[in-house]
Formats: sequence, structure tokens, C-alpha cells
Amino acid sequence: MTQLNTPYPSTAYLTGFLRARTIDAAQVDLALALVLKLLSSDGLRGIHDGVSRTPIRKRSPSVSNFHAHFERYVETIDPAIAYLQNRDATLAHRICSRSFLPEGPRFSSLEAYSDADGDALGWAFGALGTQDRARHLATLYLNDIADVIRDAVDSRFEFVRYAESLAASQPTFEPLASALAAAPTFVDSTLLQLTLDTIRQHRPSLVLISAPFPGNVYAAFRIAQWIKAHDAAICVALGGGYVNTELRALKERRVFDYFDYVTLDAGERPILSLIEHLQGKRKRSELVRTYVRINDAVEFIDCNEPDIAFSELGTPTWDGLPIDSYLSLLDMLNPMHRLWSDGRWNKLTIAQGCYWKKCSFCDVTLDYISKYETASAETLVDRIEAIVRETGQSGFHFVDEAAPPKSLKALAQELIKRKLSISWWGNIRFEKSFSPELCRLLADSGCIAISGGLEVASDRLLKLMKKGVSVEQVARVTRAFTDAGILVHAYLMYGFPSQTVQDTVDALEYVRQLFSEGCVQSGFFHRFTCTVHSPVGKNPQEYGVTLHPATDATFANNDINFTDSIDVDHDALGGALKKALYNYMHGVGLEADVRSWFDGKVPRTTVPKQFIARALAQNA
Ligand code: B12
Repeated sequence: MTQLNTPYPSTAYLTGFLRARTIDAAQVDLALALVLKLLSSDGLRGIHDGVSRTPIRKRSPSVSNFHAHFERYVETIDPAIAYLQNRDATLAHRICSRSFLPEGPRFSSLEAYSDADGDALGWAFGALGTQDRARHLATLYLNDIADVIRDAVDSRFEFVRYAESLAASQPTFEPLASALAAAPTFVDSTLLQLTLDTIRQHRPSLVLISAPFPGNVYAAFRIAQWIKAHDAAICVALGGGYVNTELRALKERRVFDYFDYVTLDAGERPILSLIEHLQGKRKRSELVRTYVRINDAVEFIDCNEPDIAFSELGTPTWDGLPIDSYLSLLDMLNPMHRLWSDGRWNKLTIAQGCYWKKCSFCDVTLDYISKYETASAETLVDRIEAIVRETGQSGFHFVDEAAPPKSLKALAQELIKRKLSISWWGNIRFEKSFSPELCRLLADSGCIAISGGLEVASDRLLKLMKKGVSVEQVARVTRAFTDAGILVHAYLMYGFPSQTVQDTVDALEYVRQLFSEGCVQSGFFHRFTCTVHSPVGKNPQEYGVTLHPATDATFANNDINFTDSIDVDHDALGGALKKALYNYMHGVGLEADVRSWFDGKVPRTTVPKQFIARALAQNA
């Protein structure tokens, strides 16, 4: 399960690469297929069977509501999906009437938004925002159905992650093994049918399953299990972001009851080597970054052959994916989350890896961060042109860790030179080099939004985490983006080692001022987690933390529990930070003393009231 608005790009990259090498390859998005199947009239009937088997006293409000209005759900599901797929825009009027879609508990969130006339969402979408309003209502309707699936059919279900806890930082394979041995749920059997249909259609000799996130892993194993049961001769391999991050110390033999091969990091070279091996042209000892089971033991084989250069990877292809069937959802009323879940974005990498690779909370020791490589602006724009030609769509999400300013500048100049009209957004660092002139150039080339890390807004902690930016610098850079008409989203963090209550209050004061001065429009506070691949995980003493790693990890290894040198209840503070930020994004509470967001007593901020205004004035 990944986001539903657009395909995750790994299959597009690999299919494009393999086809460029004249290897016959096809790609399928079973995550989307599964969701569309569940959200069809047949799917709802299957869900209803589960509901009927749930004793009345055990039914949650979502389940009871679904049962009571079941016929209405069946009648409305296909039109609602067609609407969310942008195939039937005029239905917006009926959806906005609030008498078309059945409304379950999820709709109660709307009460909080009613304006003085009792018009829910009036403040957010105004009188004319019918399409967005309908999209939000239809998203709540799907969320109600997801709750029903979770409460009555399969407690592990979510649209963008399925059974995530079985895989995320799971030191042993045990929980996954027992889930895989259990009888399939209705969600599983639906996926099983889709898997078998796909195998019959394509008749593959090799299946590559991509698991970018922990919430894909259980389903990946299920798919492999069913392929093997259907035809044990089909070779099945696993790779992707989850594997690259969490399975670097894999010792679990049972993984190979499902997969023949598991590979690490960029997939192109390992896959070419694997195909040559399967064709009898390469010895097993010449595989690249590949785990195999030999004599009942897991071995990691890596003949150290160099990776394919970034400039030689070829162009991703979306051919074979149903690009008109993805769902444009409008879930949270946060402008950046909207880009993540709404719209069919083509995905492309500007540079591989991160050019900075110093941030102490980040997985900088892993290849996908540390191995930095660029391609020329001409090559990138050739790829962009080819993708627009193929998909007919001109929106791009650059999926870099942090796109380098130099490459973005060259790319913008090339896009403008070729008079190519695209829209693009992506992740950057708030570097000094993003001057007002450069921001305007990026906007002219189609940049609509950027996200970047302000992390813990505190110069002491930014220095400790080796972020290489200061709060003043972030203020000036974000303001330059905003002035150029580009939406700015700030990644924020709390709970970093040695962060005091005072640091947290001060960080919120900086954030308040940044919103108030029109520097950022969107943000999200993430809780710091320590991973084994980050500088904090590698050198805990430098950060004053004591690690408590899992001692017997044979499967996944990523997050590590730790104790900080100071004792602060970050959970309690986190709630206040999120509440304040949510309000700031809607322009609410910007005048209030930041202490008012916290439940308990916290100290007054030490940040001067005009700190950000003064930082901006220095620039003028
Ligand atoms: C852009 C991005 C996002 C975006 C867009 C996500 C999307 N759905 O498109 C946003 C910000 C929304 C996001 C959200 C999340 N993300 Co994110 N994201 C990334 C990022 C920076 C790039 C992903 C990308 O598009 N890469 C380009 C593709 C082509 O690379 P790739 O998938 O790795 O594929 C290559 C190889 O892995 C390999 N390969 C892939 N599949 C296969 C299969 C086989 C068989 C083989 C042999 C090889 C192979 O070959 C490919 C080409 O070389 C990565 C980090 C990174 N640099 O990769 C994190 C990353 C994938 N995200 C991660 C996480 C955890 C998440 C979230 C779960 C965070 C959260 N707690 O909510 C969510 C999940 C969202 C969802 N369900 O869709 C982790 C996953 C690690 C893990 N612990 O499992 C990563 C690795 C970052 C990290 N270290 O924390 N993410």
C-alpha cells in the first residue's frame, strides 16, 4: 500500500531501465488494484459479509452506520470512485449537497469547521470551491469505509499501509511468520485473486516485488507466498526502500521460503546480474548485493561490480500502469499534504543521494543518501520531455532527499530555454544559495512548492545536528521562496537529544514568527527517532544518549530505543506543538503567547518578539 494518487516510482524506474536494455518487462500496481477492488460494489458486498458476522454489540459506530446504509453505499461507491478518478466532475454538485453520500462518523470532523452560518467547510473552500469541497467529502466517505474494513474485516488495514507493525523495526520474523501462516482475511483473498490473475496474464519467469515502506511488506510476502504456491518455478525477488533500510543484517532463513533473492540499494545492477545468473551467463558468486539461502544459511553475495551511472539509467516509463485510475484524495486541509495525496504526479530524481549528507538524525550511512551523483540538465530535461510525451501529464514530484541548488538552477534554465511548461515540487535544504533571484527563476520554470527541514528550530540544536543552516537563514530563504509565489512546507522535529522544554517553547516561538511573517505556509512536527544508520545511532556519546538496541535481531533493524541525558516528556509537548501548528496553518492564534498551547506550565520564550522580522530586514 502506498499513496493512492499516483504510482510509487520504483517499478517505473526499473521497467524503463530494463526495457532500455531490451529485456522484456511489465509492471503492475497491485496496491491500487486491491483498493479499487475493495472499493467497488462487489468489494463492499464482501465487506458487508464480514460486518454481518460481527455481533451487534461488538459493532463500532462506523460498522453500524455502514450496515444501516449498506444499499446506499453500494449505489454510490462507483460514482464516488469515478469522481475521485477525475472522470465525472459534475458529480461534485450532488456530493456537496450532502444528501448523496451516506455519512458515517468521519463526517463529524466537519462540525469543527462550521462557520457562523453553519456552513461546514465554508471557510476552507468558500462559495466557489465546489470541486475541492466534494473531493474532501468523498475522501471522508472512503475513510469511513476504511474504518469499517479495519473494525469488521481486517484490523491491520489502512489505505496507505497494511499490517505495518509486522515489519517496521521488527527484530524477529516471528510476527510476520504467524500472520503469513494464518487463514487469509477478505483483504488477503482479494489480493490473492489479483495476484493469480496477474501471473496468468503475464506468465513471468522472474517477479520483482518492490517494498518501499514497512506497510508494504506483509502484502509483499503474501504475494510471494501465492506465486510460489501457484508455480514454484517462478523466481521471486524482493527489493526497495524498506529492504535497503531495515534488512541490512538479514539472517532469517525463513524469508527464503518466500523469496529466492533479496537485494540491497539501487536495483539496476543487482537485477542485471541476477538475470544473467538465471540465464546461466554468470556464476552465483558474481551476484551484486544479493542475499540468498545456501545450505539453509543466509549468505550475502556482492562481487562489488560498480553501479550503473545515474546518467545512464534511462527514462522511467509508466507504460502498463493505469494512470487514469488513481484517486485524487483531499484528506487533511494542509496544503503540502494535499500535494502528497492529490494529483497524478510523475516522479523523477534530480540527483541520486544527498549532496550534504551530514545531518545527524538522517540515515547518512546508507547508499541512497551517501552515494551522490548528478546528471546534466540536458539529460534531465530529455527525461522530462519523454515522460510528458508518454503520460500526457506535466506535473512532476522530484523525489530527491534534497535537490541541489546548482542542479535546480541548471534544470530551470534548460526548461525555460526549451519553453517546456511543467509544474514541479520537491525537497530541498534551506541553503543560502537560494537567493531571491534563484527562487524567481525556479518559479518561472514551474516550481510550485518546496519542502525543507527546519527540524528543531534552535540554533544550538541545528548546530548539534549538523544541519548547516541557522534560523535566520531559514527565515530569509523561505521568504524568498514565498515572495516568488512558491508554497513552503517546513519539516519540524521535536524530541532531539538534549532538547529541553525551553528549547521546545522557543522553537514554537520561531515557528509562530515564521508563519506570522509569511515565510512558511505549511509544516509538520515529527518526533525524532534514532536509527541504527544515523550519526546519533553510530556515535550516541556525542549526543549524550544511551542506546538500548535489540540484542537478537535476525530480521529488521532500524529504530533504536534510547535514553536521553535529560528527562523531558516529549509526548506531552508534541501534542501542543501539533495543535499550534495546525492553527497557524489556518492563520489562527498567531498573536497568542506560545505558552497558551501547552497544557502544563512551561517557561516564557527567550526569543525576542521581532527576531524573524529583524532577520528579514537585514536582508532588505
Ligand atoms: C519521496 C519519498 C517520500 C514521499 C513520497 C512517497 C510516495 N508514496 O511516493 C513522501 C514524503 C510522501 C514519503 C512518505 C513516506 N515515507 Co518516504 N521516502 C521518499 C524517498 C526520499 C524517495 C523515494 C523514491 O521515490 N525513490 C526513488 C525510487 C526509484 O527508489 P526506490 O524505491 O528505492 O527504488 C530503487 C531501489 O530500492 C531498487 N528497488 C526497488 N524495488 C525493488 C525491487 C526489487 C526486486 C529489486 C531487486 C530492487 C528494487 O531499485 C530502484 C531503482 O534503483 C525515500 C528515501 C530514498 N532516497 O529512497 C523515502 C523512504 C522510502 N520513505 C520512508 C518512509 C518510512 C516513509 C513513510 C512510511 C513515513 C511515515 N512514517 O509516514 C511514508 C509512507 C508513504 C506512503 N505510504 O506512500 C523510508 C522507508 C524506510 C523503511 N523504514 O522502510 C525511506 C527509505 C526514507 C527513510 N530512510 O526514512 N516518502
